[in-house]
Amino acid sequence: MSKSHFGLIGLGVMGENLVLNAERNGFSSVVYNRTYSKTEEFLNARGAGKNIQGATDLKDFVDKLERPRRILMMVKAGPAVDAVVDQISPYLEEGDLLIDGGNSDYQDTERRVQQLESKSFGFIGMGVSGGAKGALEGPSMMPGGTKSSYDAIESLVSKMAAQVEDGPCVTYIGPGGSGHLVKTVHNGIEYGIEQILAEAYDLMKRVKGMSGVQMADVLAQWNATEELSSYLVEITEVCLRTKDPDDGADLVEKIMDQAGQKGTGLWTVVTALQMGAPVPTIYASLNGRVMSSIKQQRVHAEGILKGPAVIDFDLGQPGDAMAPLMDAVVLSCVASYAQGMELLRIASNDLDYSLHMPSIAQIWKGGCIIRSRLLKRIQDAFNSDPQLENLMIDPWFAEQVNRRLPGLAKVVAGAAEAGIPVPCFSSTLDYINSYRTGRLPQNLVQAMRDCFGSHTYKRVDQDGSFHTEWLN
Ligand code: NBP
Repeated sequence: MSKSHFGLIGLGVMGENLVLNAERNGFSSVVYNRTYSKTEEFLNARGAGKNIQGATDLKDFVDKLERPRRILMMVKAGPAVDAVVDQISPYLEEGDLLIDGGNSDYQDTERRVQQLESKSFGFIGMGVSGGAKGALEGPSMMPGGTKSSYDAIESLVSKMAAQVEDGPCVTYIGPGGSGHLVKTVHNGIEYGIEQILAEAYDLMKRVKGMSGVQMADVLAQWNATEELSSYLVEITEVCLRTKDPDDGADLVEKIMDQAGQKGTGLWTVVTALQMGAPVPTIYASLNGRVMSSIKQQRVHAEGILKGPAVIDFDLGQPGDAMAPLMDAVVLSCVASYAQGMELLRIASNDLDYSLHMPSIAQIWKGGCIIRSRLLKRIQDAFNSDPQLENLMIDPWFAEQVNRRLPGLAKVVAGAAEAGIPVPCFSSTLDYINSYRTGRLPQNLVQAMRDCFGSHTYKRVDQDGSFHTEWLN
């Protein structure tokens, strides 16, 4: 058999679909999996009749690839990536290229790029978004590393990626771990939007007593708007409409209220805190998952801590897309994107990544989980001002904020009185109110810090650092 164009390591959900995608696009492939029986199963089922061959071990795998080799690893982030790199390195030759397509920590990728390039191999850290379906039909891909390494895979990834009106949903992101950083922040934004939609669902259900189908009808209206048309709104509508085949009840009501996480949301928040980028909506969504995980404690506390009874308040009319609730959802989604983009801008400066913000918005327009019509507006905003400090001050987004802020405030106030937690909505309201306040009360914080710890303070009316003997 002739040598293959492309190699894939790790036949999990993503790996299987990505190799079928590559093969469909004309790249003959070879696959390797730690447990060989999975390789056999794949070749006998979905891989049957395709230009895909299997390898029993890594030497066999490397031998079956044309040079320079292009190898995509789809294994769990962390030690599994290092294990595969260590196992395959003895068989690689100068110019061969490894791509880590998992959700790796960008700092690990920085280290691996240096480690592999010191041995004259190439290494690309590439975020891949789109789930199983996206991987098969065309994901959004965020590759980072040395530019010459990217050039060697450009023809492959631009064919595999989702295509939108202005090109494939893949571009060279930047050096080192930049591709994985962008994917991490993508996931942070995704956490935000998922929690926002869950909060909207909770209010419609508990305050208005709406059924799954009634809520799905509202989501369908939202999905028809420029502001909310998106993959996540679309699938939320599907989830709300789906019935349990056993008894015809809404299936979501049978699902345990504990959300899992694999690390990217946490890394987004930790990176943001380290770099001084405010991401309160994204943080609230992460914390929402953490709170959800302490189920036993919540159930115990439910009988002890008495909040107000759930009262009815104005969330709008179902026939009118629940207008104030839609305001809350739109602004919280805008805040998630704004916070993610601001984090990327700050990280780009700190890490010297030279991220091109319009291109990042462009490659998120198709294939990925946070794809939405709003991304076209985000792309336009950064095209007109590549140094835009915050999306919310772009004229189109500023108009949205100014028009929808009263609706968001009404929803947060109503939820507070009804005792229903809305962490993303309320964090967004505080975020916007803080961002549009020229003078915050941190002057008093500075006074306290100087009072107890002589930390000094700056004055608004004089230059220099000042200290006062407050307790004399
Ligand atoms: P899974 O975790 O389902 O599977 C990983 C595969 O890697 C398994 O088939 C496993 O083999 C293989 N593997 C090899 Br080869 N060497 C391994 C080692 N040393 N340790 C552990 N496993 C090894 O993968 P997945 O869900 O396709 O995800 C792969 C990566 O893509 C992850 O980083 C994930 O976060 C990321 N990602 C996933 C999605 C998604 O929707 N699932 C989306 C975007 C990104 P085995 O058969 O012997 O266990």
